[in-house]
Amino acid sequence: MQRRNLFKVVLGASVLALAANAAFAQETVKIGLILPMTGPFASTGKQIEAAAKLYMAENGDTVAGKKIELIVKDDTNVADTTKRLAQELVVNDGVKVIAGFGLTPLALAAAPISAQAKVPQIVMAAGTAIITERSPYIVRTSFTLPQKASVMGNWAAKNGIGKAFSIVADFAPGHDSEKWFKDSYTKAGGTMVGEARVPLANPDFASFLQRAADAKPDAIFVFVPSGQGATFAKQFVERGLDKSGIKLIATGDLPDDDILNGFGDAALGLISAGPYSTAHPGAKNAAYVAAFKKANPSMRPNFMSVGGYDGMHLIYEALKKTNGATDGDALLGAMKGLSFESPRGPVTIDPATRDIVQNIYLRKVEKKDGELYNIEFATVEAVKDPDKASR
Ligand code: VNL
Repeated sequence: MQRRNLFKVVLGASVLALAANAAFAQETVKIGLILPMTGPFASTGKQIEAAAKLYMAENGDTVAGKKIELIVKDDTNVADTTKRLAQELVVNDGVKVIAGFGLTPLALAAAPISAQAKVPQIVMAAGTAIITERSPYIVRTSFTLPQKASVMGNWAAKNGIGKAFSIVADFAPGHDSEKWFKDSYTKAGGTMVGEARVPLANPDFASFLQRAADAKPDAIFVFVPSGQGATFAKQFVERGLDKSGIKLIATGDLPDDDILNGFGDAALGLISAGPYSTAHPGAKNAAYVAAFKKANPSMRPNFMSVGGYDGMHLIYEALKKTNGATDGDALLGAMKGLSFESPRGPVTIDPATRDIVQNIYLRKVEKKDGELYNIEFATVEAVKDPDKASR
């Protein structure tokens, strides 16, 4: 009888210990991934979700003893929804990191939540320079438009393009692109012969392309957000501009690898500046592209996808450095200054600005094995966001 009781006590204690162990092992770190999964910018959401899931499939869902849980939410590209989702995820679900943010207005809408709750906000897509200044807990793994547009402007002026006309989407990253193309282009000797801003929603480029053609530039510089390049390319060809001798130059957002094949041969020769190409050489990217395509047979990984992949890497590495601690200040401290090898090449999180420092490549659209690719032909190394550096 006594032995039996003792047995029960011992058994009871070990069951408790087991339960405690299990609770420890299963302590979960939730990450809220807020993206436009439907609507005109759904491709950005899909690319980033696919890349984040690929990262977890390759690296496991446990870091520093914590189980990682990804909660994906569709903000449908409505800023109020982004803000509400961020709030609900932080307050009700207890997420320790919010991530994603497909467009600038969406990233800005969530910034007050990350600032007040001291929750890291990983911006994996949106590219307006000022975003990181809206919360001390924002870290960006995508790019800034000034990084790309300034490199494009400088290259154009130094490579025989004497006169340029710029066409940009009329919202913050477009305004950044316009300014930084113009500044670097004119500083290097180029002359602007006109500028146009095209509405973001349901853009019709026809009249702007006509204005550009009438100004007789050597090249038209373009920024449109990821997903709109196909519409632009179609209207460029419809107006006969592909046969006009006017060159097309752009930030890498126009010849988006996800949709570039649909542009047809009119895209051949298009020159752009950007941080990532599906065709970027090297073993790391070859493995990334192969794994991404295997998991998502109908997609090619584009520049948005690497923002998601590297954002997950940043979160994993930060958790390793904090030994699984999740308070915002500890995670931010671990993220600042982190350097690693991305599929796009070497990157660093600038500890002063929390923006990504990365190579910007000049690329030309060429055909390889029957497909269109952005083939890199020159590299500007370790580009910091020039907008912040200039202030
Ligand atoms: C933004 C910038 C969005 C670049 C994009 O595609 C892009 C933005 C959706 O900051 O809103 O290619």
